[in-house]
Amino acid sequence: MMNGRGLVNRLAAALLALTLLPATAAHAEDGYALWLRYAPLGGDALARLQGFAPRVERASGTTGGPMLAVAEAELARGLTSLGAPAKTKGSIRLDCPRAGGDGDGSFHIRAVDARTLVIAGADHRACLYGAFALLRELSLGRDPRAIELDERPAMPLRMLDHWDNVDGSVERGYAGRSIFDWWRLPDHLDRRLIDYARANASIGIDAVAVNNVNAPAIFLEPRFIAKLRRIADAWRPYGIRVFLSARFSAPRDIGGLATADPLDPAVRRWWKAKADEIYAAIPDFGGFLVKANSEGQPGPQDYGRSHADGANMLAAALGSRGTVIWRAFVYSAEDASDRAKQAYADFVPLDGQFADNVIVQVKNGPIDFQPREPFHPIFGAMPKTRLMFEGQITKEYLGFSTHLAFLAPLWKEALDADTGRGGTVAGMVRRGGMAGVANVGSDRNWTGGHFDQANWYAFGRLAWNPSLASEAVAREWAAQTLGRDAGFLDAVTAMMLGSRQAVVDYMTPLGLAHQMGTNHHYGPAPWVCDLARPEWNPCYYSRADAHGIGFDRTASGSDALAQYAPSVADEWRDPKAMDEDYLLWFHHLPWDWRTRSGRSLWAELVHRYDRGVAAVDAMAATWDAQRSHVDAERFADVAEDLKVQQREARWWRDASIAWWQSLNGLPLPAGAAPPAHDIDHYRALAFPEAPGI
Ligand code: BDP
Repeated sequence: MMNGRGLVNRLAAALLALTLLPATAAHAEDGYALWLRYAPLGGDALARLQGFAPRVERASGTTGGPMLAVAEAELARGLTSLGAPAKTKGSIRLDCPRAGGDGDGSFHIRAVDARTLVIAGADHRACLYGAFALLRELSLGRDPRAIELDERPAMPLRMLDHWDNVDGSVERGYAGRSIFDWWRLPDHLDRRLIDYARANASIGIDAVAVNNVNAPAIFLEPRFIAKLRRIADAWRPYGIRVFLSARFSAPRDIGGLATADPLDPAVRRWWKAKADEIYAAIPDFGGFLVKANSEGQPGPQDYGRSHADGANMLAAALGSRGTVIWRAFVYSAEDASDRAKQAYADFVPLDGQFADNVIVQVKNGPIDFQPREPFHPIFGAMPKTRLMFEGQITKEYLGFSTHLAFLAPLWKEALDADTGRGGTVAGMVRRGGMAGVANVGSDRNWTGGHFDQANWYAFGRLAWNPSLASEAVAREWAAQTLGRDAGFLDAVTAMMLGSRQAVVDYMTPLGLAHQMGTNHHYGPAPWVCDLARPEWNPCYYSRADAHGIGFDRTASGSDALAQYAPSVADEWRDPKAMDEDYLLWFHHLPWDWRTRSGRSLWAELVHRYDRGVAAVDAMAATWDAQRSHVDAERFADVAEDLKVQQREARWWRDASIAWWQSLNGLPLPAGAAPPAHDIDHYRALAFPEAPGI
């Protein structure tokens, strides 16, 4: 017997299926559906789902609400799409008594009898996350009645930071224009923003900063608060709180004050009134994200105050209602010391001074989202401060959205690192969170490249549970997004797992960093050495000359090594014994220095460039063999991108080798192909249309 609610569920599912049909037909497989395709199951998995044949019901004591409705609609949509029959036998029971989503979203899923699977947790957020988790398991072909999950998020804030501008451009965005149409808001809310929230909820993202950290104060104007309110209202049922990047000088820029000094009473009053105004419109506003005294942005140091003075002033304005996320990405024009040391030097002395509702957001490495960096030494060094890990999902430094590079291994390298100060990096952010610079735009497939979706997905999954293995994340993404064939998944997962190392090898092997073109950051430019600030130049990082290459960060050089715990510094102190992936990050060595392979440093460098190029060729061949497993549209898109990547990997390799050779005058190691062009050719290339600036 079907109760009234069961009938409603089935009708809703049928309606949903109908409304989805035309869209599905028109946009066969263009990537818009992301990992939420719920492609029909087949074989045993389908038989098991049909045998279970669940309807969705509420436990007594669980009442409805907007967030629960999202969970219910998702289950209806997913089950239907996966192939669950209309005539139901079993049930999925939602047992989440408290309405709203104030809890942390912990949930468990288990069978209570042969016909009933329960998703349970404290409040509606638990059922929201539980619903998506259950559908993921089903999509992966698991036996519904054997599913048992007990999950809690590893950290409170799992956040995406948009570097989106008022005019619709996106700083370092490679997936088209911004998804936020500020001009038409608040009257018109693009449907896409709902789909965006849904995708984020499916991986546990619970916060989004909507605007660029290089923020104009305009976002704090009343008319923008009204726009933000429309977004916040739309995202609330998906468990997402909005944050705003706030310009520190706003009291001067738009407040009519003569100063933005954080200790000035009028400034403090201005921010408090601004916060009150925002909370009146958006009662669950997340708070402010602030880039201060960094790359020309205003900040408390303009008034002789510290980062803590600035952050705490904003924290007082928000009070218990919200959080200030204060970025530690700082380096100063006046500071002649190693750029890699500056954030630590500025922030570590402030440990213990930040208010409870301040989180300091630290990039994964000490310079700037490079293909490989050691973990940031601030992790572990500020035990009294809530810290957040900032990763870059958009691939500013890893080939934009064209190169295939799966970033879970990059983030895991930092998250899993033992700080030597009582835990891993992941452990150090458990009271804060993880923020990823979003790679989402208005491209039909959201992220520019289809495989870039995997980085968005992986970031969310790792923020929920940083101990997940990269391989597991790659595989579950590919199975949901592309296809379930086991051989296909083996091949694609292996390709994804090796892809980031390939980029490291053809761009910046052996611990090199920051060798990209000026401003646009597209392609190689190791020769650049004439920019106004020393640390903007690639030559500052390579320190290459006729005799050797690499940045000495040991005691004989900048001694950045001393910022790490002794046990960690010991790992990297001896170039003979260390992991050579970080070799030239920490050491300046002569070209004829012997690496562990027995090759000279020069020969090893060339070997690694070649290894990177070969890895991309292998990726292209792997993909080419998958034609029968992927729809024609996405297959062709990826194949085209891989061709570009093959060409650009060679470009990186050739231009870099040509440049180093012009310095060291050494012949190429035996068997290595000469660069396709001479160095002047590479130096003359210009890219005025490169996106993302
Ligand atoms: C750099 C980007 C720049 C950002 C900056 C930041 O090139 O566009 O504004 O990071 O994180 O890597 O603030």
